[in-house]
Amino acid sequence: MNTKLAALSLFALGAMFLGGCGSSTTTEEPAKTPEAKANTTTPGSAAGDLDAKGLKLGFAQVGAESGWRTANTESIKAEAQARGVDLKFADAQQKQENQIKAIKSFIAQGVDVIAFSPVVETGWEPVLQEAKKAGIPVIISDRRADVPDDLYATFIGSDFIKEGQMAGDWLAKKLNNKGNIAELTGTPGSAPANDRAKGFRQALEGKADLKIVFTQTGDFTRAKGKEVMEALMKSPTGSTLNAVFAHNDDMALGAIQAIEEAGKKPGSDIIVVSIDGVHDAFQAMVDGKLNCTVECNPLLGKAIIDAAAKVKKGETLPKRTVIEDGIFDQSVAAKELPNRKY
Ligand code: GZL
Repeated sequence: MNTKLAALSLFALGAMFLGGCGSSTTTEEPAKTPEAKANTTTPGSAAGDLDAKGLKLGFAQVGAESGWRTANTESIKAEAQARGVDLKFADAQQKQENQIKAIKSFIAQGVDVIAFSPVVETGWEPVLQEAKKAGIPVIISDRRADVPDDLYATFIGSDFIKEGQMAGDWLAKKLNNKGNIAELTGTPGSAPANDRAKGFRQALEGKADLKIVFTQTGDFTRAKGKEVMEALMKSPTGSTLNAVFAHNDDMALGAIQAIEEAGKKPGSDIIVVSIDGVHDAFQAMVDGKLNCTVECNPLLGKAIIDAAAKVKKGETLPKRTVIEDGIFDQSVAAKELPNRKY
């Protein structure tokens, strides 16, 4: 499906942004690229609001596992409220069976459009076939689902492989291509975990002295990230670490706590790089405890409601809308912090 997807018309949502969504300096040298832009945009049509008043939208959300997810949920609810959308919202508590139940319930309620962020990549075909049979279009948001193209109208989300590559490239440079890295991975089977791991390893290819010496899931939560890192710091491997790569900021922030409690300095004894770009990550960079975060814009409310309004009118949408992501390190964190929108 991915190759087919690649063949389909891709367009960077950045073209619809009112401004950059955070393209930024990525090095500590004077920036060659334009100054970091505040993340003041939310992806979505620049052509004003499409009429979505009265649209019945069912949204099956992953859960409330991270700062990113909270911001994503708030963005969807705020946009729906502002545009008079009749939003039926379900929080699946990171369980696929709950998301499937919610989608079935939206079908039974006869909503106009269904949108969801698939907690994992597989297992969606049967319920999306039911939505298709009921004539209800489906929008996939944030995470990819591994389903045939005829089962959804469009997929709006970031390029997670690129995010992993950006994190890997930055870390390789920071470590001068030499060091032992611990990886805290996201939810097993989820597109962000699969792709960020893939992109990160692509960035490290050919750099034999950069070694991933530990990898374990922290399920995208701060608590689990801390727990995994606590155990690692007590192990022989823990004393060999030069860096931690966390698939999201929440696990990185948990790991930072564990590193401190083990008597080491996160951000200097052990370099920490993660993905999302949430407010707390910027604060941790200002505090010198996090070194770099790759942005993954969660403010998808406008893009989702625009897409739902168009698909309800019978418009055909591009199969894939890619969200542009920036990267921020300590050299820009203090300047950026006041501008953060999530
Ligand atoms: C990424 C999103 C991921 C975030 C995590 O688009 O699906 O899920 O990186 C969140 O913080 O839990």
